[in-house]
Amino acid sequence: MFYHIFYEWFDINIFKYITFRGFYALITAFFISLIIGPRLIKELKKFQKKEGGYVREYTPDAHELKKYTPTMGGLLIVISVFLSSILWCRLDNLWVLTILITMLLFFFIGALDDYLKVKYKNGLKTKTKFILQIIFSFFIAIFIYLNPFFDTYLYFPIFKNLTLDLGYFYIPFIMFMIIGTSNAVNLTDGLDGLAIGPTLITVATYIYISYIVGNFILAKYLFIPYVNGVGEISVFLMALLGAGLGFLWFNSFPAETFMGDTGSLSIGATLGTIAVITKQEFLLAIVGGIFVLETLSVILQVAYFKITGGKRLFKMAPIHHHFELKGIPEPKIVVRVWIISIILSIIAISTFKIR
Ligand code: 57M
Repeated sequence: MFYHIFYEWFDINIFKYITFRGFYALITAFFISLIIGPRLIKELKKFQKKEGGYVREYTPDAHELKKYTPTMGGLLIVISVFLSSILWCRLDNLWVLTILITMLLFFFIGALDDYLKVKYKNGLKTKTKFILQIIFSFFIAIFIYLNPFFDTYLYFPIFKNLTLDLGYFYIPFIMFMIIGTSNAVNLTDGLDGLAIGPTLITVATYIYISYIVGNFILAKYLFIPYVNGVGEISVFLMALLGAGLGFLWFNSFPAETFMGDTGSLSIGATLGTIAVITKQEFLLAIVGGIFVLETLSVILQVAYFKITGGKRLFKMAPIHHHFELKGIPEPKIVVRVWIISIILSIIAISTFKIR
């Protein structure tokens, strides 16, 4: 909004710049979440206490203590991101609109699920949740596909001349990216700060990526595909970084709130969509390697259990529970995951130079 008011109407040049608006989008979102956080958490706590608390069965013992920690803290992230983005992003940018719609749609699934879980002890049925994810991601995929600046070529890291034209198959591929990432972030979200840490690192990495991909000169220089208008996504991502830092303020150990599916599904879907829009889908598997590993640990655990007729590969999956049951303190597991995530981000960024 500020772009349209201050630059387009009053010709104040500084509001033209993505970098300037990005920095203030971050600061705005951060302070919004710090300001509304305590009140929101209080309300969520009241609601959850009234309904008797929520903790899944068979959780490692330490988690019983978390029974009254309010979930749906993702609301804090979504509200802060939306307010800040509306203020600082260009609202005539189709990519920004796509991302805001994605976040909102998956927020709806997650919030409904969390609400039902707290209120009636049972969330949405897995099948219903999946059908909603398919319908919404299909809608988003079509929206992206029809964007005049979107091409159907798949680009690979490192190999600068390797491309694959997916044509219409790009639509199911986008759906896979959105649904896969939202569920992977959801699976990861099982310890204080565990999901938001790698999320922040992934977001920071994609700020850099979207800025380059949206800049004709830089993209050409690095031999990566240029996508018109994508630079504006970095302003949105700065807002998400600020909101995520604000959320971490409350979610750091011992957490005062969990993001819930409200946060994990909306953030995951947003990250998946951004990887598609920036034409850097494979990099997401590297930067977001933690989400991939957590998901893989579940797949391997289930497969191993079936093949061996009841034996377990890990003490418990997703893998963070395995480390917990081995006696490693929760904050240590979480901080180590952040460290791995930072290293993965560096590896991902390095592929821009190796090509
Ligand atoms: C979300 N939710 C957390 C919180 C958070 C197929 C199977 C692997 C599915 C998987 C599953 O259901 N995953 C989805 C996991 C839960 O957190 C809530 O959920 C939101 C995210 N959706 O925001 O609202 C609990 O996690 C803890 N937590 C924190 N701090 C945080 O910041 O401590 C969360 C956020 C919270 C809190 O205790 O209540 C969760 O873990 O339930 N299932 C599993 O993850 C289960 N694994 C399992 O059954 N493994 C089997 C097989 C099927 C692979 C095996 O190993 O043999 C585990 N989850 C639980 N108990 N609760 C294992 C046992």
